[in-house]
Amino acid sequence: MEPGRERFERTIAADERIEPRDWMPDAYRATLVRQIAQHAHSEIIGMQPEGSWITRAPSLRRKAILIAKVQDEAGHGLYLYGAAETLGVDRDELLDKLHSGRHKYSSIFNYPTPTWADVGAIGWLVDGAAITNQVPLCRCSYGPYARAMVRICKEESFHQRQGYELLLTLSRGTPEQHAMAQDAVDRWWWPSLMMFGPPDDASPRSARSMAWKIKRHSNDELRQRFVDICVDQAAALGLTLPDPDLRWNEERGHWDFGAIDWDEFHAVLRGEGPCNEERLTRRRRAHDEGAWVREAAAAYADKRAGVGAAA
Ligand code: FAQ
Repeated sequence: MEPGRERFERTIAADERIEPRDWMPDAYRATLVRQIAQHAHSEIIGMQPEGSWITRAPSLRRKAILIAKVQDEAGHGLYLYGAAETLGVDRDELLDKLHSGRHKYSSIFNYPTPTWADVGAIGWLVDGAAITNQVPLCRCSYGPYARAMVRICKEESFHQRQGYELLLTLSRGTPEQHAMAQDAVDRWWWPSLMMFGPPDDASPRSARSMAWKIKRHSNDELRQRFVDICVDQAAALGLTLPDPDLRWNEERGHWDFGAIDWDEFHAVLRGEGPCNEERLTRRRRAHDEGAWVREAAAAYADKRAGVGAAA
């Protein structure tokens, strides 16, 4: 075996980190670029569903919290694009792939947010699912991705709590507010379970990614962990989960849950979800409208470099 590959295999086996300058197989690099870029795209597209509520938040306190959360998501996108760049790809190229539909982003962000309770359901369920999926990524074998995930997870856990607290307030409010919270949970529950990806027997990438210790657990393992966590939390919130098949299984020590509509998941991935077109159109417009900021920043950087060279 050539020395680079041997060292790579040894590092993975010893649970140590691969760093940007280390030799790595082309397929390992490509898998990371794909996953990290999809993750980064999800963060910045994920700003839209809640972002639309900033101007309509019911109080100054709620508005300040929501602005901070959406801003955090932009920051997560930046850490993740930065981590992808350490693998030798260009950020412009990744954004171009997102804007032209050649790169995916999480299915969850193609669902609408018609009521204020959706902000709570996103925090509780979507951020909750994201944390369940992402805490193990803090131990990913690729150093820059693992380190970015540590900070992201800390922020996501604050996001999850604000969603939970928002839903709790609504659930304990007037009957109309309670109904609004229940309706949001009814709409977000199944799409949140889809965030974990296809079932293990239909997940083409899981086995390889787990062998490389990019992923530490399979999609179904993490989905089950999430369901187990949510059942008690839903009860504490005074809300129900929209699944008549949800039952404690003494033998397995887990909650059994009903069948996920994978046809819906694949339709959303094909671009046929309720908001796919709206999300991408808005993203492209934001990118075009931000061109002057990028140009100004580049001109400033060039000028500084010129000053540095002259000195
Ligand atoms: N949506 O073989 P697998 C967030 C694709 S961040 C869209 O199982 P893998 C924060 C998959 O990419 C949410 N596509 O693939 C926030 C692959 O496609 P490809 C994002 C999906 O990679 C909260 C194909 O299906 N989180 O929420 C989805 O082993 C609130 C086959 O699937 C991450 O990205 C899906 N749900 O496992 C922000 C975490 N599922 O590339 C704002 C990092 C699967 O072959 C507000 N990513 N696909 O064309 C991962 O952990 C993994 O990539 C999985 C998929 C688990 C998503």
